Amino acid sequence: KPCGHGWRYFSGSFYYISSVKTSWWNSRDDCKKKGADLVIINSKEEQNFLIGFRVIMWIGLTDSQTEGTWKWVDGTPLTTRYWDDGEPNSAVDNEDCAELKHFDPEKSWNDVPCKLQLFWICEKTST
Ligand code: 2F8
Ligand code: CA
Repeated sequence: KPCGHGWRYFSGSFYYISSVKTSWWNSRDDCKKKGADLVIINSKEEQNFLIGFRVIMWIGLTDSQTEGTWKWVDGTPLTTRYWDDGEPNSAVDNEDCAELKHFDPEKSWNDVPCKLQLFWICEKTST
């Protein structure tokens, strides 16, 4: 079922990649305005699909509610995890939001400050 201009279909969901950069929270607001939310990565196949864009992007993963407890934007805990080696490390300045940073599917995510300006990707289910 089609989802309008700019959306890509993959395995039961539609995905929208931004063409501008903003903070994690603004990204999330934009997705919600589109009837979607920041992407939740549930499988290796989905991870590979996202890597294929070759874009460093916000994903729907944060520990802003409880430091050290990473949750998807729908409240579910992580099942699949593809952190880069040594991440998440909360390196500087409260790194509470996750980016897809490296295009190695297994070692890809990094935690960074939520105010960083990045591209983002929204997901909505096709049903
Ligand atoms: O070495 C990993 C480390 O690299 C940067 O900090 C120096 C990242 N920070 C930003 O991209 C803002 C850290 O998140 C990352 O852990
Ligand atoms: Ca980090």
